[in-house]
Amino acid sequence: MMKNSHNPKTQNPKFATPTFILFLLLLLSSTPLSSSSHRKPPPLPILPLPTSRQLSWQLGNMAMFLHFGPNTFTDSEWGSGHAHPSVFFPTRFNASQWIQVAKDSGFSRVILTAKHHDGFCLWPSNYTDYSVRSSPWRGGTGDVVAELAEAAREAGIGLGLYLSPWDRHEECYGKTLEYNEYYMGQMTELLTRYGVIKHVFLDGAKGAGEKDMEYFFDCWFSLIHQLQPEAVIFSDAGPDTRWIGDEAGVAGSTCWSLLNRSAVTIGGTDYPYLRRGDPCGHDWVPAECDVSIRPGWFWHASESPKSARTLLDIYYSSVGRNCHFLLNVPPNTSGLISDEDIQVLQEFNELRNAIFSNNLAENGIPSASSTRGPQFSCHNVLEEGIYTYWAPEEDQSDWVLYFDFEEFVSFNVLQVQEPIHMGQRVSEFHLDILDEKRDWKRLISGTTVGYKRLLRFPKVETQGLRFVVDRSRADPLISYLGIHMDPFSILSNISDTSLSSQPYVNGSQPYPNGSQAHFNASHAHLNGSQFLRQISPNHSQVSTI
Ligand code: FUL
Repeated sequence: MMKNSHNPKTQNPKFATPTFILFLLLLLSSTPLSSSSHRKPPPLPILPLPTSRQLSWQLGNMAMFLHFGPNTFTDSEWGSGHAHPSVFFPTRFNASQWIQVAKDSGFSRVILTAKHHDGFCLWPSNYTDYSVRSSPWRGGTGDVVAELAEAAREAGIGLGLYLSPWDRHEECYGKTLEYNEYYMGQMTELLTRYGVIKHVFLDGAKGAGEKDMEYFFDCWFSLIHQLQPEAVIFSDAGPDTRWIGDEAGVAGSTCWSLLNRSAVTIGGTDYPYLRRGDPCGHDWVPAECDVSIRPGWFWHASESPKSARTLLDIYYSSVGRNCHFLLNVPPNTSGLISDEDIQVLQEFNELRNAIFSNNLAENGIPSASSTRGPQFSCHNVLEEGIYTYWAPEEDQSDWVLYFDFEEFVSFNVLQVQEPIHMGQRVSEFHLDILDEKRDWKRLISGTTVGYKRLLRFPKVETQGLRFVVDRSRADPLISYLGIHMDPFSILSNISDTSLSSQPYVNGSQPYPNGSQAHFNASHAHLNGSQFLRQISPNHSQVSTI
């Protein structure tokens, strides 16, 4: 070892001044010497990824469908296309009421049937006389789309439009070139007159034995995206959002937003494939669950709305399975949403708030099997939204989030979210709780998570839980974890098959109606004939494009 007296540097006064030491300290503090003092960047996303319009759609959770038109007044579902325009006469029409109901009930968007299969246009189209212009409503000067667009803009609600490809009125329907021109002309009117449009719904329905023709989907898709870049396009098979394959609002308990678009055709749909998506899919095409609050899509005096608890079940099986919930609430002949429907929607809103506004995991202390870096801490899973998340260290054999509670905590719902802007990853997970001997006991397991996964089970009480990711397409990322108490759901209605056969129940209370837990796998998987019945509850003709 060199002695100090022989060290030229320590003997050199130039190197020993206090100024120099200060300079050195400053340099050391401002210039990181090793990479360990750098902030760890986020992990790479895994393809495919959502576009910004798909993200904004998914973050909205729920949209309200509005089926309105001559069918409302003729008590029909699939109008013949020959009802006289004079039937369209809503005496108290008020689009602001529709929007207010949607907003108060927690819907982010509304989607109006600007033209249903009967071909009647709710806006004064220049390409046909079969529209509001020929009706007595507002003396023929009215425009339902314009009034709705204005009300939606004022309230900050997104506007979507449904323009039925199948048209039972228009004479050129069946002549491929002419009808595609007609359809694109109408689409252009809708997408250039009414401000920002967030959603275009392309319905695949067509009656059996109707005129055969080809739709130029690729031209339609390009036109829509050119004119309205923020609009997601829905059809059976995307391009932006896909049909879940039933009209009951029930997604598969495994539900990927990934799909191979080349494996599906609009109209020739493979229902099981649509329900579960495809973990190896190359395209991001998340699913929409459409269902009506009433038996029919259009309003009928003889029909009543579903109960708020039924809507809650549908919420669990749509939003709670990585999908968007598109609930149809049809305005009545006066041009208003009926009071009884509003009442149900208010209750449905209250139920959701009562359950989900309180995350009981906040009473616990989180920890994790590993953490990628301070900004990916497990505490992030208690923050709402997808943009902060827990990330484990790379190359781990375990991916676990723990919560310790000082007091016993009781819950019967698990909520999990992935930061989907980084891709959908988790393909198998389970939840364990500590029993009275402080041993881990499996409570429930599941497959996909995606944007949001909700799982219900009989109420449990525990002082500890662990959420374990068993399989994932890449290192799992978790943006939210919630445990909640739902005193409203009727357990026998639950058709989720992922509950552990012997859930641990510590001092549990009977379910509100005292019902027994009963899980039947056959509820979750409809066979082909059940599908047909669900697709078309109100008419016997079922066919697709
Ligand atoms: C179906 C249509 O036939 C119904 O009338 C309704 O519009 C529903 C949303 O889609 O395919």
